[in-house]
Amino acid sequence: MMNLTYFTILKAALLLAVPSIFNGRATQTTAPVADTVIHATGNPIITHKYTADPAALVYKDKVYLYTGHDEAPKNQARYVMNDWQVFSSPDMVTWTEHAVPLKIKDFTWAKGDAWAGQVIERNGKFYWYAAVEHGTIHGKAIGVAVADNPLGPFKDARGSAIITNDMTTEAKISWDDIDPTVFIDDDGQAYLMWGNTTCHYAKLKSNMTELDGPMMKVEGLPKFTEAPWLHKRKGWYYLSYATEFPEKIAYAMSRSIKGPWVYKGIINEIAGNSNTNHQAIITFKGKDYFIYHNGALTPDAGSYHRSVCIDDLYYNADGTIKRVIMTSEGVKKVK
Ligand code: FUB
Repeated sequence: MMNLTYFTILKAALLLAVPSIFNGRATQTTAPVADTVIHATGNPIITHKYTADPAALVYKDKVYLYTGHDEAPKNQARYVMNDWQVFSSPDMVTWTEHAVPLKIKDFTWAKGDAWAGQVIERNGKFYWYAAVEHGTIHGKAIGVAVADNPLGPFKDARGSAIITNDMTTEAKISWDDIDPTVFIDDDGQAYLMWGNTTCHYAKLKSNMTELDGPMMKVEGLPKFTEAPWLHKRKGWYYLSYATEFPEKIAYAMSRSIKGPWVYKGIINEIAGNSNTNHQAIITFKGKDYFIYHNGALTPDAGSYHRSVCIDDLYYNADGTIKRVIMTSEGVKKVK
C-alpha cells in the first residue's frame, strides 16, 4: 500500500468512478471530477496515476506543480501522453489535484505527445510552453497556452507553434525541439530555452507569444541531453539539464543568462528505474526544492510509467549546489 491518504468532497462519487485510486496502485483512471486533496507522506508524491516531467511555479503563497501524464498501457514501453496535470500546495506535502488544465487537443495543430513544459506568470497571465508532436511539420514543436489563473483552463495562445523542427537545423533528429523552460530576468526580458542534444534559446517579446530576435545556441553544457531548467539565485544564473542516457541532472552557472556557462557537475544521479530524470528547481517559503521523476511507483513502472518526487536541495556558501539525496521519505511540510 502506498503512503497516501485521500480526502475529497466527492470521495463517494470517485470511489464509484475510479476505485483503483484507493488501493494505492496507479492504474489508468479518469481524472477526478473535482479538486481532490492528497496528503503525500513520501516519494513519489502522487500515487494514483503516473506523473512525469515536473515543472513548478511559486505564485503568491502556493506552489503549482505541472506534470505530464504517462498513460501507456501496462507493459508497453512507449510514451502515451495526452494531457497535462496540475496540483497545488501551500506546504509541499498537502497537494490539491485540480481539473485537467491542458490537453493535447487544445493545440489543434498538434497530433500527440503531451511532453514536458513550464508555466510562468507575467502581468497576471499564465503562459504554458509545452512540447508536442506537430500535425503537419515533421517533428516535435513547442506551443504556448495562456490562462488567467495558474489552474487554467489554458487555451492555445497563438493557434500555431512558436517553435517547429524546421526552424532548428543543427540537430538531425526530429525531437530536438522539446523541453521548453522559460525565464523572466530582472530587467523584464523573457527568454525561452529548449532542446535535445542541442540547447537553444531566444528572447521572447513582452506578449510572451512571439520570439524577439534570433535563436541562439547555448554553449558550455557537456553531454547535454535535454530538460534545461533556468533559475536565478543571489546573482547567479543556474542552468540545470539532463545529461547522458540514462539521465543524470547536471548544471552550469553563469553571471549572465547569455553565458558563458561554467559546468559545475552532477546534481542528481540516475533516478530509480527511469532512464529520464526531469527536474524543476524552486525556492518556497525559504527552502529549496528539487522536483524530478522516477520510475519507482510500482515494480513494473519504469521509464514509461513515471512519478514525480520532491527532495530538499542545498547550496554551498559559494553558490554551487550540493548533490541531491533522493529519498523515499520526501520533504517535510513547510510553514
Ligand atoms: O516525457 C517525454 C520526454 O521524456 C520529456 O520531454 C523529456 O524531458 C523526458 O522526460
